[in-house]
Amino acid sequence: MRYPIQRMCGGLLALAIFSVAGASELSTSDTGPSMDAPCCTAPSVAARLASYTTTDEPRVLKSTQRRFSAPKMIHIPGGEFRMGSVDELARFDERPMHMVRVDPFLISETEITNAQFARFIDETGYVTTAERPVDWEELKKQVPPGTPKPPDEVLAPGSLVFMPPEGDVNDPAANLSWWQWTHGADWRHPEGPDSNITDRMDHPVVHVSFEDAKAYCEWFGARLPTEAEWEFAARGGLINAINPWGNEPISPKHANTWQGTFPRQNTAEDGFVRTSPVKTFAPNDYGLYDVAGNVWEWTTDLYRIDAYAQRVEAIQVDTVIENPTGPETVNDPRNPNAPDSRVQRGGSFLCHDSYCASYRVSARMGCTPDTSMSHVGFRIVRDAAPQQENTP
Ligand SMILES: [Ca+2]
Ligand SMILES: [Ca+2]
Ligand SMILES: [Cu+2]
Repeated sequence: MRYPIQRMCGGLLALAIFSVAGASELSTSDTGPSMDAPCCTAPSVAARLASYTTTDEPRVLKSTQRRFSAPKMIHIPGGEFRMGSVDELARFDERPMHMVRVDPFLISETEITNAQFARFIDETGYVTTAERPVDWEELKKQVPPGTPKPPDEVLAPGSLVFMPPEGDVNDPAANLSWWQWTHGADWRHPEGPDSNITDRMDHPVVHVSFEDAKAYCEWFGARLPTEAEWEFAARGGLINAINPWGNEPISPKHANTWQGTFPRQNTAEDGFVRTSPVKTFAPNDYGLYDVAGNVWEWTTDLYRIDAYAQRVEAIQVDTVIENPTGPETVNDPRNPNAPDSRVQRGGSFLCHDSYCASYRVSARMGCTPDTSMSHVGFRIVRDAAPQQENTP
């Protein structure tokens, strides 16, 4: 394994919050010397639905509707593939490779954009996780027992924003230094209250939690992909390739990732320091854009670092696993107290080949469902209608 599992560009909300609150015991937890640590919590589904239905006045984002177009759904034929990876960049959680079959489905050709998300907000008045105060009752379930409650002002609405760190990133004490808990950061304000998305309506929406992504899906009549569906779609029909475009090493033409030295110097040779408009880079062979890079994408599977090992242990050699939906329990070393981490896929504009290389089709990351960040979004799927043989 060339890179330890800890080398992930993702951040974790609880640690960010507690580092703001000055609670050092959490930032030196047993998750090791990295930015990786437990995130935060989701309001329960019931709490989310309550806010979904009781918001009195939809907030209208002016000038977005005329630019709205519904996500275009691409038909994916389904079939068998080898899930996971054994290449030199593959981390423990991508192993072992195993045969999987998925049924046909439809998937959005791009990540959901700000314009598309704005339409959902306009019509429903939904308030995203990042726009609500952090719920301590939920947060404390995911931190060590007895952890003191941070001050209310720390728990005010906010989200995690990437900021290049100041200290030495190899210094264990520099934990999490590039994820800043930023009050007023949300999908409309990706870098905080003074930023906006006026010129980014065709960029992927960010600062959406798993719960927010699910709420969008409920409204649109869709769902999030399973991890197997996501990987099948991302591979674009290529057999055992490392990247959505094949085995050619990544270059600035392939995807919106990081060029330069992560996490300090981003030369943006690909043209973008942060998100890029969807469809800026070439699609894969199924016609899907930005499966590699731009923003991470939520899937429905619970995260276990040993999910594939468990899966393979439970079957006969050569058995093809049909439509796997993920493990029933979580084992997320980065979030050791969190019971419900979900898998994210595809990497983001922060991924660099020397650091986490998570734009690879098999790369996986776990994150708690209430966490929102400036480099995480989603794409949606629908079940395919049964094939009609003789359609005129
Ligand atoms: Ca870039
Ligand atoms: Ca992506
Ligand atoms: Cu990364």
